[in-house]
Amino acid sequence: MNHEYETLLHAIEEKKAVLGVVGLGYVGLPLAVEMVKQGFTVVGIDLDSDKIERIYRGESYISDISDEELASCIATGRFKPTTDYSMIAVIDAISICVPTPLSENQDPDTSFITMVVDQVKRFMKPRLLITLESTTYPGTTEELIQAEIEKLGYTAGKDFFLCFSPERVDPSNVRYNTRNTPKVIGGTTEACLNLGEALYKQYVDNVVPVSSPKVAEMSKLLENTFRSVNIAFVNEMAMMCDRMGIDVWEVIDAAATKPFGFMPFYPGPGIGGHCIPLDPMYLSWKAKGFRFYSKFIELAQSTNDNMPYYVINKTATILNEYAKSIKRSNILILGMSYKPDISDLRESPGLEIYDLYKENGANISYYDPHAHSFMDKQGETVHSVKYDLTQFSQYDCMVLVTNHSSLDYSGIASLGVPILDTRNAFRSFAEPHIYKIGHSVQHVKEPGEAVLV
Ligand code: SAJ
Repeated sequence: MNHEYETLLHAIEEKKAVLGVVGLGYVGLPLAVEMVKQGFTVVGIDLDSDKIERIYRGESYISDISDEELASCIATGRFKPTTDYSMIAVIDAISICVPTPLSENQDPDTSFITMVVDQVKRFMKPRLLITLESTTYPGTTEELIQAEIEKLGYTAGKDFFLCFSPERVDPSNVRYNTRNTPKVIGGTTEACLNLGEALYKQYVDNVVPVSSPKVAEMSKLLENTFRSVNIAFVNEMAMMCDRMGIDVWEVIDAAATKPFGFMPFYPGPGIGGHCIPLDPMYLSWKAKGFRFYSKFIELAQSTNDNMPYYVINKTATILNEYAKSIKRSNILILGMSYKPDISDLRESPGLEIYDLYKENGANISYYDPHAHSFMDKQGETVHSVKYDLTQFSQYDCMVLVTNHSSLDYSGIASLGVPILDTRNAFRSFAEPHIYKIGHSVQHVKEPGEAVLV
């Protein structure tokens, strides 16, 4: 290995290397904090000056990082949050943790990565180690970073170094964090991989080297596409069981007793979050460039995207039991965030369900103890109603979309208001007014009602 390699390796091992993190969100801020904790000087770069000011004030905006943790990082004098990209000039190794959303027509939007690379090029210097962490399609690291930096006359593995290491942050996960979650990493060359491994081993317990950035990029997409496909399959099972009059939740619990060869997933009102709805689309988009059309990914996407419509149709079936229709009914959605006990509304199926009820003429409201407001499709701000069981008893129907642990399930069940439970959260209540997806609505014949023969 050459002088650049040896110098950087030594600086990393001696913790003299100045580290950089671009993007101080739910991935980048915990990463920067872990780096500071391990004794490194860390420059955190983010375009949002409000984030930078809050960090200096020790006000964390990431649930996994406490104010105290942030303040102690600042107190070391080794954490330097800034909006100034020129600080790249003093950085030896930089991790890029910026969003990779979908565009309007569901194609990958890598503009955030490209914008960072343009800034890196402005302040590029020999020996810089660049690691991309943002979830993206196989080939991104080579096409959007290596090719661009090499246009400046640099050679990967010789006078700069390049890796891909997918983020595996699971916000609000109390068991797994940046340090104890195994981290996959692939380098453009052997020297790149060695340096990337040496760096990440400083603050991650288990670093998993693979043979290339593409393998690392693809492994992340497999992880999350695996979830999307399995969630879609169990959603299809739910609709099948509904039609067949079988309780899918009981079926899953029974299957889950198998100690090998089975992994339970659970039906829901659709899928939300910043990963599962998006990551598979990055993979299917790239595969199409190779004339490979992933039927699993497209089918999973359409099955999961169909669930809000299934919820609306089931609501109509339930209201029909009370000689009511969705139109003009007062309906309350319980829980709006995309998964329990967080406020994150990104891609939440509850938002789609809210709009569908509104389009079908319902007087729709929602209650969520964490997600206090959102912007609906018409651009209006919608606020959560206050928690008030007396008020809740006035609704024609309630729909549980997100099973926050703080909800008073017993109090809500005791109101006698018909409930459509999309998470089996009311599993311990057998009252006839509690219905759930994945099980049929037991039609109660009324006196004199026509009997189908
Ligand atoms: N969902 C179901 N049924 C299931 C599991 C999830 O309907 O059986 C729904 C959830 O309600 C949610 C969506 O799917 O709306 C996504 O849920 P998720 O549990 O996958 O949570 P995420 O989106 O926070 O995914 C993250 C991912 N982490 C990273 O990408 C680093 C994912 O890889 C993790 O497996 C997941 O957290 C986790 O296990 O918590």
